[in-house]
Amino acid sequence: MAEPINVVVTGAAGQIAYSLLYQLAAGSVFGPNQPINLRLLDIAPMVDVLKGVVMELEDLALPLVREILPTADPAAAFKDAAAAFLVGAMPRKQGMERKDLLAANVKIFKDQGEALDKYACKDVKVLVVGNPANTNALICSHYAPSIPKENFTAMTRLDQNRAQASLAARLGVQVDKVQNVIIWGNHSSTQYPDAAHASVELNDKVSSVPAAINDDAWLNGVFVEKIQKRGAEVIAARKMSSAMSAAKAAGDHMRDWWMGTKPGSWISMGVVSDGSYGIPKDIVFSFPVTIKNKKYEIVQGLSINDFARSKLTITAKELEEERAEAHQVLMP
Ligand code: NAX
Repeated sequence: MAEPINVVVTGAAGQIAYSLLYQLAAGSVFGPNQPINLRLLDIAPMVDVLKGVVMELEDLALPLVREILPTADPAAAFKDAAAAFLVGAMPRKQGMERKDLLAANVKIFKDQGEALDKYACKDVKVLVVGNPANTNALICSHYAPSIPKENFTAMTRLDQNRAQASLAARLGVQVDKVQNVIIWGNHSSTQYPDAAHASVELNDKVSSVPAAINDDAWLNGVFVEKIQKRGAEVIAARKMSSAMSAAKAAGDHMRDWWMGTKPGSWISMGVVSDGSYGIPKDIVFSFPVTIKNKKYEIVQGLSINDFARSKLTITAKELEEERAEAHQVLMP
C-alpha cells in the first residue's frame, strides 16, 4: 500500500462535497490502493455541520480513509496537499449582480491561492468547481506563483458528461459508445459543446457523430442550447443546483488527471490557455486534452469551421471580460 496523500475538499459541508467525499473514500478517484487523508475546509459557521460529515465518513467504514480533518483554517487544510477540490464558493443570492458574485469569489480564490502557495505540495493538482470556475482558477493560480500554472484547472467535465449523454440518447446507444465530444470555453451559458470530432460505436463500427446523426441543424441548435442551459433546467426542477452529477464529474476529472486518459480519447478541462486554436493567452479556457504521467496536453490540429470559430470567440470574450472584472476587484 502507498503512503496516504492529503486531499483537500473545500465547501466540504455543501451538497456537491457530500457526494464527492464518498467517491474519494471508496477509491474511485485515486484508486483502490491509495489511502487518503481528508482535509475538509469550510467557513467557521459550518464547522458543526462538518462534524456531522466527519461522523458519516467514519461510519462508511472504508479502509482507504486515514485521517480526517474538519477545519475553517486554510493553512491547516492545504498543508502538504497533493490534490485539492475547490468546491466552496459564495453562492449567488437574490438581487446579487453577476459582478458582485465575481467580486466575492475572486477574494476567496485569492486567499486560497496564497494558502496553496505557502502550504501545499508544489505538484498539487487543483480542480476548481466553485463558480465562476474558470476565472476562479485563473485567480487562484495567479496568487500561487510557486506552483506551475498547469496545476490549476477548472471543471467543465459535467458539461462534457451532459453532452455525451445527450448524444448517446439521440443515437439510441449506451453512453460509453460516444467519445470525444468537446466543451470549449467557459463553464457558463457561452460554452460551446462541440460534437464535430466526436465518434460513436454503432453496430460494431466506429463512425463520426455528425454523420451518424445527420442533422446539423439539431447539432448546432437544439443540442448546443440544451447543454448550455442544462444546469438551469436542473435548478428549475430540483430547486437546487446539480450536485450528484457535479460530484461525479469532479471525480472523473481528477481521476483522469491522476491516472491518464485512454488511448485515442480525450476529455475537456479548463486550463490556462497557451494560445492554442487562436484563443487569447492567460484565461482559463476549456480545451480537449489528453493526459499521461499526470500531465495534460491540449489536443492539436482539430479543424474549426466558421460556426465553431464564432462560438469560440464569444466564450473567449466573456472570459476576458471576467478577467478584467477580477483584476478591477483585486487591483482597483
Ligand atoms: P453549497 O452551497 O451546497 O455548498 C457550498 C459550500 O461552500 C458551503 O458549505 C459554504 O459554506 C462553503 N464555502 C463558502 N465559502 C467558502 C470558503 N471561503 N471556504 C470554504 N468553503 C466555503 O453549494 P454546492 O451545490 O456544493 O456548489 C458549490 C459550487 O459549485 C457553487 O459555486 C456552484 O455554482 C458550483 N458548481 C459548479 C459546477 C461546474 O460544473 N463547474 C456545476 C455544479 C455547481 O453549480
